[in-house]
Amino acid sequence: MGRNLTRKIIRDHLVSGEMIPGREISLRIDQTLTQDATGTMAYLQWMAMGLDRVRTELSVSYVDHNTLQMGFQNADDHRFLRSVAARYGIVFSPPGTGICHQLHLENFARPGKTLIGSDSHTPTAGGVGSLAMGAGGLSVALAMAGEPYTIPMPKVFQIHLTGRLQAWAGAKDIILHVLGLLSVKGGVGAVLEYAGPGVDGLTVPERATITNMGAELGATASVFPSDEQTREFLTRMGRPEDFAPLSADPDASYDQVIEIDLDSIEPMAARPHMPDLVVPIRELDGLAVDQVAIGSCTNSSYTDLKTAALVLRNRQASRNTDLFIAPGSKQVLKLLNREGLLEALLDSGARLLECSCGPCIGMGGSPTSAGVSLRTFNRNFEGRSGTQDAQVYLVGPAAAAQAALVGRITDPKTWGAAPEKPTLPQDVPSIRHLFIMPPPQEQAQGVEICCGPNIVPLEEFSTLPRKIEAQVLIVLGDNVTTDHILPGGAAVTALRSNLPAISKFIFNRVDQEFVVRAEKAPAGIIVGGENYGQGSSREHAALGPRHLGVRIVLAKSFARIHKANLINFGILPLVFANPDDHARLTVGQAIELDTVELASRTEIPLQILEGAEILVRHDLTVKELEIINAGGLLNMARVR
Ligand code: MIC
Ligand code: SF4
Repeated sequence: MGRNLTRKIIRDHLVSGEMIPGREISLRIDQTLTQDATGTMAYLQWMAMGLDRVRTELSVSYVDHNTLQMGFQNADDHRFLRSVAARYGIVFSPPGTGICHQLHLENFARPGKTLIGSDSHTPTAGGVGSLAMGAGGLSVALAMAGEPYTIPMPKVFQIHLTGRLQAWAGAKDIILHVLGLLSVKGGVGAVLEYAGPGVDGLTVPERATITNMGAELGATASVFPSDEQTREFLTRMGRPEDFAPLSADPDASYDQVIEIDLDSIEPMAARPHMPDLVVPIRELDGLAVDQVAIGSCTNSSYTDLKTAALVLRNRQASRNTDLFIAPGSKQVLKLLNREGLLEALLDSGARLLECSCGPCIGMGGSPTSAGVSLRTFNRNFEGRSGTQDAQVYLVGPAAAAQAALVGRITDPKTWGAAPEKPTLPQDVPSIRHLFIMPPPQEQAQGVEICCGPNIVPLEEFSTLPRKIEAQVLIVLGDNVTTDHILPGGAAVTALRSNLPAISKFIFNRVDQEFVVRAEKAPAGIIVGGENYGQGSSREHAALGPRHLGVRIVLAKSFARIHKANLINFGILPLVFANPDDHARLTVGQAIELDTVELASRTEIPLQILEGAEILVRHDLTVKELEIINAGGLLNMARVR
């Protein structure tokens, strides 16, 4: 039996473990990336390990999330990141150069390589055939130290594409369709591997839109074969030597096959407040739109923005609709300018934003109260835009531009003839010179690390007690996101390198009393539903609760990256043996758990004082238990 593409890359990088789905495997990591919002913490952790230089083939530090610099905090963070990069052999991408995933795809991602990044949308690089995964900052720091990355061996789902996209349908509509089929937890524990004749017609930027939003399915990664489209893309990016062909064997087997006929895909939208609440756009015909935002790591490539520009060219956006454009990189911006498309966008009334994440993480561009915002982004969680009662819909760039023209959503049947599908032009301008390359090692040793007052070294966490006596701090439903645990937005994100300060915002938007309750309790337990911690890789969503004394999260199931983050910082992720017991827990109850039993049994009793006992389970490996017992992975990796 032949091998699928995912298993080929895994086999080539396997350090230990058996390639049986669910079993723990360790992989050699070729490349890492960080962004500023998770990067400061990742590098503080890296520095605590006491190494002199990164041991990966390539590590890049991007600054794209918080570029607003509304006060000294971010400016200090950026300076810190710049000095760390120079000191330890990391490529530095200064603020304003672009969004990490777009930049990595354009400049560094390579077929067949492994990449982990401290951002959940790192799988974007699967668009050129990298096995790219989102991870917590500490996992990335360890990979930079040359340590293998440990994950459960994923299942591999084949998404078999046939046919061709019809007029006005785009890559975003394909992935929204997949989200509608599989839901936000449908990809958990799996790599989504795209194959079939329909793949040939998809360009790399289109593929990257699809792999990007595999994160919304909870998938470990998403990957396309490396073929003529890949060669073409890498050549246009000025790096044909990075091309290597890569595909599944013809007789490869898969754990599941999902058939999609591209001919049947129509323009789609995800309704508030989850990316899997998908409907055909035509069903939203007539909905008035207050704001349209085009950009983010999902849809900010040159071809995406050209799609929007061709719709808007020689026309005016509605005076009732605020239109934002945020190009994914300076390369995209330069190309738009060179091809006369920037002018078309500006003349339509669009507001041009910096090449960064911007409104996607609530850094400016918040909608009006109760406003309807149409975004080409990947997440529409409640409150993420910065406006708690905004109604955010996710769409592709063509639908976004069409709505901007008339101030409401219209049926695609009325959009007229679709423009020809845009492709990348020849001689794409390079922006390679904008990256700051690290000096050679001898010189690097003299580089001073610049730490401003907002950069607080990470505290040392205590080991796991033999008996946890804790209080139920909060009881939550299904699909709680890391945005619920720790919101984005300028005020909060400015504190990413200051754990005591940022912890004050934990569950702020869900339960204002949470922090006070946690501070009073001897120790805390969080109770969640299915897919707890879905969404981002931000490890502050584990670190913050840990700082506040949380020792256990008991849920029906977990999202992969968040579960790994909990373990990394010494919090026990437990699941209900009987999910109905979720209803028996209420805020304020005291519980007890004997942690010594964890080593010998996977199912143990959790005592609810003044109540019954319930059974909880864990699937922790010996190594993971060791990490939790030690109070977290950093305690094991720290130089003393
Ligand atoms: C996101 O899209 O939620 C973020 C902001 O990029 C996060 C990372 C972070 O919180 O810093 C992610 O996706 O991992
Ligand atoms: Fe940035 Fe948004 Fe992409 Fe996250 S999802 S990396 S905030 S553009």
